[in-house]
Amino acid sequence: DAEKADYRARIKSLLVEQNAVLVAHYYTDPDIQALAEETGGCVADSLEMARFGRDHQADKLIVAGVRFMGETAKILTPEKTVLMPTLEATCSLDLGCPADQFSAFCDQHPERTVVVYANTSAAVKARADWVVTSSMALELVDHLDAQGEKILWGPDRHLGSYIEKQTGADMVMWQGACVVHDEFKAKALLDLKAVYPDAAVLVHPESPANVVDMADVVGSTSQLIKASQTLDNETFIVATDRGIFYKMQQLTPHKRFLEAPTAGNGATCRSCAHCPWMAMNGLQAIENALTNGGEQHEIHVDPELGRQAMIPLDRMLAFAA
Ligand code: CIZ
Ligand code: SF4
Repeated sequence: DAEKADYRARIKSLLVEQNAVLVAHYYTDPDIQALAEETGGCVADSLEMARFGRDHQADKLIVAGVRFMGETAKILTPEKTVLMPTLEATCSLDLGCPADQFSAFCDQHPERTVVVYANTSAAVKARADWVVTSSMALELVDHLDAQGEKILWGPDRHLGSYIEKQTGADMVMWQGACVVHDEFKAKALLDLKAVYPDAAVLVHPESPANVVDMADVVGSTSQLIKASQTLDNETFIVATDRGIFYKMQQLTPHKRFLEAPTAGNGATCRSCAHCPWMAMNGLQAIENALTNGGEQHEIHVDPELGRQAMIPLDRMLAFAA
């Protein structure tokens, strides 16, 4: 509508004036993803967002996603200004893994290699040997296991259990979960699958094990998008944040994408297939970040902590290259 068109136009000229670029996650609002594409920014998973932000020549990054994504961008390029539509956008995995407690857990297992998911604070990353995203976690743990290393994994227990099962690695796990993926229900998925027997089931491994067990493809957001293009099925049932439908539908407009069910037996869920923190990103907030910047929007990471956290992040980017 007209109001959105106004925001889009203003944001476009502000991006140019400030030599800024918009870096958006697949789970953000379709308006934001479309604007990132139109303006030469990127729409991606957290790994590709990190790489894009690091390599882009812009002075300023507007990171539309959740806090750890903005922090990662700042750690990788401390010389850039990193703004977010809102600094309130956190993640249940980050919230559920306070650095002091996680560090104490690591101290209890000094012989283990510490592998943490990107969905963590700078302080947790600084305590880790490796940072991973869901698109390369399995390969990295497989690689470490082959070298005889024992793993301490955090914070997502479902992703950790999935990797443990796939690789046979020796893992101890922090017990975190994603409020969005944790809500997918196997029983209701079975019922939906009965209605659409030809549908392929795509599942993000932050989902519970009994949902992952029903998947035709288990993978990160970018891997699930690829599967939606390469599989011949006309219909897909997708167990991840529904923000991903924008990209899937764009790539294969003739296919049908259905949300995996989040609440069996009429129970209510906290976050039905959409992350409440991703949902805080909007066009107005982006315009505000570009206009006002400063306290409300700028990401700061303690420089020493940033230098420590950069080590496992660089390892991640090099391993994934
Ligand atoms: O659930 C998330 O926050 C994901 C999938 C992040 C990512 O790796 O893109
Ligand atoms: Fe965190 Fe889950 Fe939201 Fe991703 S979808 S940012 S893992 S709460």
